[in-house]
Amino acid sequence: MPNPTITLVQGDITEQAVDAVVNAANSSLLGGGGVDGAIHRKGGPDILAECRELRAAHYGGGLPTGQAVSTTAGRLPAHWVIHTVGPVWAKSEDRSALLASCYRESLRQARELGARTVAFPAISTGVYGWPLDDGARIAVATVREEGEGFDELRFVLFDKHSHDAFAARLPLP
Ligand code: AR6
Repeated sequence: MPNPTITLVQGDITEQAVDAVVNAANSSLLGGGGVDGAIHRKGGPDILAECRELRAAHYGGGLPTGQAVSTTAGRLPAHWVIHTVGPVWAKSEDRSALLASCYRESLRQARELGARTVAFPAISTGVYGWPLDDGARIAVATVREEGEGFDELRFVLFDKHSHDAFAARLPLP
């Protein structure tokens, strides 16, 4: 299968007209700030209603770090939201495998949904404190390794600083 086109956009993930957008959620699945807050605010209540159902049916204790689940995208231009829980960065412990798992498990969900185009934020690099350069390294390496068969895998970076960190990991075509 052909490798996907990996693209970078500086902008807002809630405005991406792709099949699936990935949410940098927390284990409660019940919303928060950053990407999570924006997705629920713009996507409307259907997303939260499905998240509540997922909690009740399968994740009473919360969605574990590194895993991913999917819901409708409500009023967003995307079809689905894939919610994943990034690790909180810790100086004393290497949690890189969990961050890579977020990208890998999100791609697994996307494949199951039949998504061809997926947009990712820079998971864990906001409230969860992951150093941006290292977050970009793990993100790009993992989607390169695990993204076979998709048409487009798009990183959506909120500001120039994060866009440049990802651009440094992707040679220009
Ligand atoms: N579009 C694209 N990127 C964004 C947007 C947006 N609308 N908003 C923020 N970013 P964060 P985390 C960038 O904090 O670190 C929430 O409260 C932001 O600049 O959203 O995984 C959850 O509920 C940063 O580079 O996610 C969790 O409790 C990146 O997206 C917790 O935050 C990720 O920042 C998750 O923290």
